[in-house]
Amino acid sequence: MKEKINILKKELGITFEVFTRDQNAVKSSSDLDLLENKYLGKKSLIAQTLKNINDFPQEIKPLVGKTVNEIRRKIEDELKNLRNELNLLEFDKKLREEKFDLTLPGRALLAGSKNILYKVIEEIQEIFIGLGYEIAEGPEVETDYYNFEALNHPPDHPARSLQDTFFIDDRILLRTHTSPVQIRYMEKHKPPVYIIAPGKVYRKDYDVTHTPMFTQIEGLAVDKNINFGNLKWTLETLARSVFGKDRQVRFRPHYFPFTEPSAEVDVSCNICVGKGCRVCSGTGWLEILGAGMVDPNLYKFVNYDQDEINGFAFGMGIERIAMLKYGIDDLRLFFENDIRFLKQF
Ligand code: 2NM
Repeated sequence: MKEKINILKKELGITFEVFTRDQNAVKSSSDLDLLENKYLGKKSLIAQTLKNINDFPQEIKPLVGKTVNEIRRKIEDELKNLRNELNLLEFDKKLREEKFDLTLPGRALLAGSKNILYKVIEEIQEIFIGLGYEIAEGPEVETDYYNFEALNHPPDHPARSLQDTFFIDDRILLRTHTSPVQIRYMEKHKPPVYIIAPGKVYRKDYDVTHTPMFTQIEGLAVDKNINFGNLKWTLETLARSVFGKDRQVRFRPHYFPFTEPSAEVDVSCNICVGKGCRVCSGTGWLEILGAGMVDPNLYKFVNYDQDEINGFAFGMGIERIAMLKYGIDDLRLFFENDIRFLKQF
């Protein structure tokens, strides 16, 4: 009996010695898991001895239990210390790997800015707000009535063809100008009316100088005693404010369905100062807008009394204005969103 206990004690002593040696080889918490399994796991001498304690005679069982448990507790203590040590080491390593240098200079964030088209729109809006105008907006998807019929376009007008206009069905379309905004505004407001209508418009055009979507600003003034002189002064004021106070402005007769008389408006070319160059095609003049006195026919659609009032209207393409103002030579630059282009303004 005594012999059996001595053998067990010897075995456990050796086990602990080997454990101590194994312990020194532990480098990581997964090594430690393996170690724990080897000495305390199901197949370990300690677990097996406790499991088979009934193989020992009744009177030495307590001694066997005590002896085994002593070693087990010693091993458990060692493992616990080792785990604490390892956790500290691993935390330390993580801190060292994740450290970052607070003294490094920061990375500059790219600040966004307004697209040049919007800057031009805002500039023109400010000019007209200064003249007492209001800004009006309306839908980009319109009806044939507001886009053509109420604007005096005869049924066979070329703009109404499938070739020029994006039709959604035979009645619904993408507006080809912002003029429907003015009709909608006049339906709801009695004169005097002083408004400008900025926004996107759509036409089936695609070449070097046309895109299927572009940006327009149109203006409308309806009041008592409005005459062509008022229109001339207004557009000269606009042109000189946008392009410079020394610029000349001229009016050429033209035709629009909704105005009579109508004109196209040019500013003097400031690249060649009137001598003629590539930008003004040798004419000394740059076309910037269309305008005219509102055709009295339109007032019938909005229930205005055409004997009481009259008015003028005008319209311009913002991309073209921006190109002339900033010397941009390719329309496509507005839509490509190349940061090198956008950053220049
Ligand atoms: C232009 C040229 C001439 C215009 C007319 C109207 C409305 F709705 F009042 F009749 N709005 N805009 C107009 C007149 C637009 O663009 C080249």
